[in-house]
Amino acid sequence: MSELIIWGRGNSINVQKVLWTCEDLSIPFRRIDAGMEFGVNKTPEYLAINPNGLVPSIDDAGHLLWESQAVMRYLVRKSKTQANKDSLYPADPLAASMVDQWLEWNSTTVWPAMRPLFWGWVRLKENERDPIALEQNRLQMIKNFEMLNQRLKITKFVAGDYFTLADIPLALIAYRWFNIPIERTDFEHINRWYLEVCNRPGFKKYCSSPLT
Ligand SMILES: N[C@@H](CCC(=O)N[C@@H](CS)C(=O)NCC(=O)O)C(=O)O
Repeated sequence: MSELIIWGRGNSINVQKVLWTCEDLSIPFRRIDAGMEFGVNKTPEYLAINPNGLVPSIDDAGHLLWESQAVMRYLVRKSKTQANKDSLYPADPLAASMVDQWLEWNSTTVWPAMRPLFWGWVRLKENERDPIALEQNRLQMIKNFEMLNQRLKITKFVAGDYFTLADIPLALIAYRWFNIPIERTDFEHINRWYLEVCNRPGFKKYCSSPLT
């Protein structure tokens, strides 16, 4: 069987979603650095794989795929061997719809507010920051976390009572939120959930290095 190839630098949140999923499913893979200082992602060869010129992309025995959350779902559906398959992204339409709902919410609402904060505080120099935009996004993130906190008051994990794909992007975002120098509101249920998800091997192995 040919090895799964994952293109993308290890500090990318979207690459980390895929690496963490592989860990939970015990899927072996080979990662090729691409993006930012590694280049690769704007070469004609890479653009033929992913015309967006973004990471991650995968090659699974010739099946080329991009969009991190599509890749996560694909890997679960394809995985035959792991017990986690049934819980990470359940076959039952109702249970799967809850995972989808929170994954979509992550992409459309949470990451668009967190991304400028992450870039502003981690990747830009002080004189390049836009304080007004940073404050607007900080306030939006507090709103997002208020909603997530209400959810986690009634469920153990984001999509229900067990860990699913929906927890992964939100945990990665929470890690960024807790590791930038901003004023934060304390959210009891998020704190409880965050401690638990950060203890998972996929997070520890691939997602817990200092933000760069
Ligand atoms: N919606 C895409 C977004 C991919 C994306 O924006 N990737 C970023 C890294 S997180 C990227 O490739 N940036 C350019 C670079 O690294 O050079 C996904 O979820 O895969």
